[in-house]
Amino acid sequence: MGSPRVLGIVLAGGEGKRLMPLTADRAKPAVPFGGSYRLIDFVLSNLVNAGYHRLAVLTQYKSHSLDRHITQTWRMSTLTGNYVTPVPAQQRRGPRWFTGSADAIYQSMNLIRDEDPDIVVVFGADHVYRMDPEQMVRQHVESGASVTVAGIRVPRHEASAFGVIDTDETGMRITGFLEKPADPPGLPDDPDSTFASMGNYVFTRDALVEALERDAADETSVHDMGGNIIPMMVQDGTAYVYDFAHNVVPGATDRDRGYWRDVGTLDSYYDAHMDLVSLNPIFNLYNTKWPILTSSAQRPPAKFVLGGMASESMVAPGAIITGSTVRESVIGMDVRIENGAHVDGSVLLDGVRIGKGSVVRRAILDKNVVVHDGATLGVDLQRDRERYHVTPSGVVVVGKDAVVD
Ligand code: ADQ
Repeated sequence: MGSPRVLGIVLAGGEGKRLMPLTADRAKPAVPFGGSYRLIDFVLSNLVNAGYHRLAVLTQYKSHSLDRHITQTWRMSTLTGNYVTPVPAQQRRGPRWFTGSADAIYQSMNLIRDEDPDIVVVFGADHVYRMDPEQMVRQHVESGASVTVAGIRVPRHEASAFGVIDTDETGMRITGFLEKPADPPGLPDDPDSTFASMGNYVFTRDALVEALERDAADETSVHDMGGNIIPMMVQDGTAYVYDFAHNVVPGATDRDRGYWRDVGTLDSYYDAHMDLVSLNPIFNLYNTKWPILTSSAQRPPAKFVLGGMASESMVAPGAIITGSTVRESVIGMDVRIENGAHVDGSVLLDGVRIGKGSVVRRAILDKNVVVHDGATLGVDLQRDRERYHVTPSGVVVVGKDAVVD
């Protein structure tokens, strides 16, 4: 077969409860990341860089800002037949919203019928990584699998948040799949690691349609990709794994090869930001050979005045740092940091204002938060806990539009 015809489906309907307050009024894939991006830009960039230009993004929960971002940023020329389109839950299969991620695809089956692809690539929307999905599709076609699941080694103590994969002795065919087991098994060659599903799947089209129909008829199913569809296809013996460690992306550094983070919690969201800012970043956003794409409103460049400085930091356009010090931080668009302030190890989303002489340490400040002159965050955690969310690792998180005094 020549190049298969590929339809990409991005699952973007997740609620992201554990990222509250950042998901108080936006879907998790729309959560800002890295100063200029939204989480969904990572998966869409990976798919588009691989040449997959027919992409449907299934949305549901608080989808307004996600919808706006996709239509404004990812609009493609309709002349070429290419598209990146948000698909809201439409109640096509009865008066109900999507129950689980498999139901979301089942209810959107018309997309598959209309596009008539050979292969359907179903990827999650909540991860920070670089991946060339074409290499996974190639393996899928060569192996003759019905479904191929992308897998990665993760520390065993984190694996209960993931689907856990067991393979036969060739390491290719999946023989067992446990969705979020309480006590994940270690690997024979490395008991402290587990092989986890990345929530990215490649399906042969007919196999996907057949599995979704079988699942829809099963009243005991919760219609979840990881919980129901993949285990069912594993039982059929036609599910294979694609080892992400084999994926080679142009321009990757020794340090960021194989990087993949599920930013499912505020601590992992924070840590993934810290991975961006060091001299030799653990994840390098400056790789132009496999760019992470986005577009945002035009702004003048960031400006540093009266001795204002930032190091080991990324500062987005439109920000002005006046006579203040920023270290190991990610600063969003239009942020203002005034005289004598110190911002350390923090993530400031667009429009945040930091007043004179304030100190902000190990904090995530959502859009338009105002920190009054002389106020502190991350200095007295006891006090912060009374007013704001403090994560298990001690990161202070302040929700959108809040005023800190
Ligand atoms: P989770 O991420 O916990 O685990 P889920 O909440 O279903 O699973 O989210 C998967 C993707 O689907 C996300 O991008 C989410 O936004 C989206 N989604 C969830 N519900 C949806 C719905 N009703 N409609 C549309 N989209 C929806 C999954 C797998 C695990 C795997 C991890 C990797 O189930 O096996 O290990 O991803 O992070």
